[in-house]
Amino acid sequence: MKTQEFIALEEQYGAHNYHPLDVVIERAEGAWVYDVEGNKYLDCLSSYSAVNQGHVHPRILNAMLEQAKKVTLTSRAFRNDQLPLFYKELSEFTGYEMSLPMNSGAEAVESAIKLARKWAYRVKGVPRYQAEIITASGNFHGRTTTEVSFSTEPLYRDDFGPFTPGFVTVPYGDAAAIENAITPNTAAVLIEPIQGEAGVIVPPAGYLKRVAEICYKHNVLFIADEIQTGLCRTGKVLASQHEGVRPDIVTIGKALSGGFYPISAVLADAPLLGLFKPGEHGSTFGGNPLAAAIGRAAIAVLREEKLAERSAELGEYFAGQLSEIPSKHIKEVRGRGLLIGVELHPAAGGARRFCEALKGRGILAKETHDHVIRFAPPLVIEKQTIDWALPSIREVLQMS
Ligand code: IF1
Repeated sequence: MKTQEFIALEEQYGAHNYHPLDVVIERAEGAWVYDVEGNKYLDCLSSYSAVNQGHVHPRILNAMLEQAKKVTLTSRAFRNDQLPLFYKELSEFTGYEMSLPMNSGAEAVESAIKLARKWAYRVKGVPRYQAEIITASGNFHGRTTTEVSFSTEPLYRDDFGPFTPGFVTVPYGDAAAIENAITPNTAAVLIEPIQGEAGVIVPPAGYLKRVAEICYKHNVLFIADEIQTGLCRTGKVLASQHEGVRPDIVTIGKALSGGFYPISAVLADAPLLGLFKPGEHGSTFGGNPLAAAIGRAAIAVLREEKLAERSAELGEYFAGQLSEIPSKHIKEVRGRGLLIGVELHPAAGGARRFCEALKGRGILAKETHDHVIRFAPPLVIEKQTIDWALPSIREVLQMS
């Protein structure tokens, strides 16, 4: 079948909750994907940072195949021989004493919200069901009804009420606004170290450190959602580390499996994660042996291939080259490591047409929030591949 035939099936039988580019991918390897007509594209989205290790990484593939032949799911009613090793290796990689494994990023954020609320009632002494969590405008933390309850994006929340109470929204990047929003009932602050979906919004220098200080001063938990920025994407294992900040709770996902399987986790130290008692939280697939084996290999690849260092070095180069492109359309080039956003002036007519033009030149990039082109290739990308892409990116950004 050809591209248009696949698209026709998708349009007829699938819900239209996305507006994808018309490229039908049949296989992928490293930083490259190939469509059903054999066309080759550089992937500059990395499935929203889920394939930091590159597509179909052989070491993770092998771990998946070997484990799948043994046992894939035991339920948490029993134990398995992969999860304890995953826990230990994840703890050593991230520096957190414990973790709680889930499946999607949204589930990890929901788990973090439940943990913060439980801490508020059981430890801080907030009166029951009055716990408040402070979030930032422009946030993206998943698509559950609770998570869209505190979204400031009408597209994500309209028609999905009634909404979950207990959330207060303040402007992103404004630490004083957080301090002013704290009440005796505040359980936590939940923010992204860099806002991905909002358009790769990097907060002012010192913001994360200031938020951590404010949380400590007011006995409020600092929750960092690193589901997109974590696992080496921004040039550190966790983006909070750029400011030497260690949040109380961290959520991770996406590249925790290298794109092979939905795996997410909540990271925290024992005094916090020890609050969950048997039966209070869980999921059928959370912590299954197949996920654990895949996660172990995904972490090993990040560590042994030094992908944080690669992201820092190649991200600085890529962003530097993009910043030098003379284009009337470019308003700002920003980001950290290989999480880069090119914001266009509204007069450019929106980023979508530039992404369509890039596709015509063998580069797949995704617009975010209308005017930003996100460049976030797999962290295994070679420098010469960036150099191959730059002339096409320059040509597209200089079109009328
Ligand atoms: C979509 C982007 C959106 C996330 C952060 C939690 C989650 C995500 C910081 C939830 C997921 C994905 C979801 C996907 C598109 C993409 C995305 F920011 F990456 F571009 F939507 F905003 N926290 N982000 O980025 O994790 O449940 O998806 O595993 O929903 O369209 P998930």
